[in-house]
Amino acid sequence: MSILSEISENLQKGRAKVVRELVQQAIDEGISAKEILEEGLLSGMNVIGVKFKNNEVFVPEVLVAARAMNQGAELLKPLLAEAGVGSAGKVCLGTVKGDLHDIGKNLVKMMMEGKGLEVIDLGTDVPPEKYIEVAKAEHCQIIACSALLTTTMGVMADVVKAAEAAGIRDSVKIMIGGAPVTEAFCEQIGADRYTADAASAAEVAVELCSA
Ligand code: B1M
Repeated sequence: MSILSEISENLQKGRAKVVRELVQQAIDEGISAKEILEEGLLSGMNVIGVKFKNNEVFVPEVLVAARAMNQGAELLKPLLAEAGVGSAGKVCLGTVKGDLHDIGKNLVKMMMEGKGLEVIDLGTDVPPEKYIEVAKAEHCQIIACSALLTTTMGVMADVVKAAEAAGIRDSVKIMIGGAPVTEAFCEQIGADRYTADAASAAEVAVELCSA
């Protein structure tokens, strides 16, 4: 079995310590951070996602897999960030109110930092007013919102409205993403950009900051 498959298998079993060791071993063997992320960690998490949907695994299994994912991803962070020199712009990022999913949000953060952006991580369960408060205080060019639930994606519309009400809509771009979010939804709520994955989010953020 290849080391990337081993990472995927152990992640699915929630073996955080083993995943961390294997990720380190893969780095030492010269495998790129992108490959380890996509073919090891993300591929394992996708399998868990499908099994969760089919009721083959349940919340506790998903939680330990998520912890293993975060442990492995943490080691990749400096490698993904290596390419970035200085700050290409400032972003405040969070998962919207009512939503506790943070794996995708953490990936977006890693990718953005990898592009040299300064990212203020607001965490999960972030109310609209918090994005606005931080964006104003820190002079962020971008507010970035992640949502994984159809029941929480509507909060993104409230973020757009809150930015308008606070008078900062012209000076801040609002980016949105997460599994249930679409381009059409982005247009519908008047956000600036939707991206489907973390790498594209980072590219678009750099583009928006340099515009
Ligand atoms: Co939850 N969960 N979960 N969950 N969970 C989903 C999202 C779900 C699709 C599972 C399913 O039913 N198939 C489903 C949502 C259904 C829906 O709304 N349509 C679901 C549900 C229902 C729930 C609960 C309600 C379950 C319950 O309690 N009954 C509950 C909600 C809790 C809450 O948030 N209030 C819940 C809880 C959990 C756990 C806590 C157990 C755990 C989260 C752990 C954590 O995040 N620390 C969890 C997990 C892990 C999942 C699945 C299995 C995996 C999500 C994930 O991390 N994927 C998920 C099923 C699935 O997606 N297949 C599921 C990997 C991650 C890298 O992908 O976050 O999509 P993702 O990020 C992607 C893109 O979306 C994009 O970039 C990433 C790829 O590069 N992206 C952005 C994300 N944010 C972006 C922002 C951007 C741009 C791109 O710009 C700003």
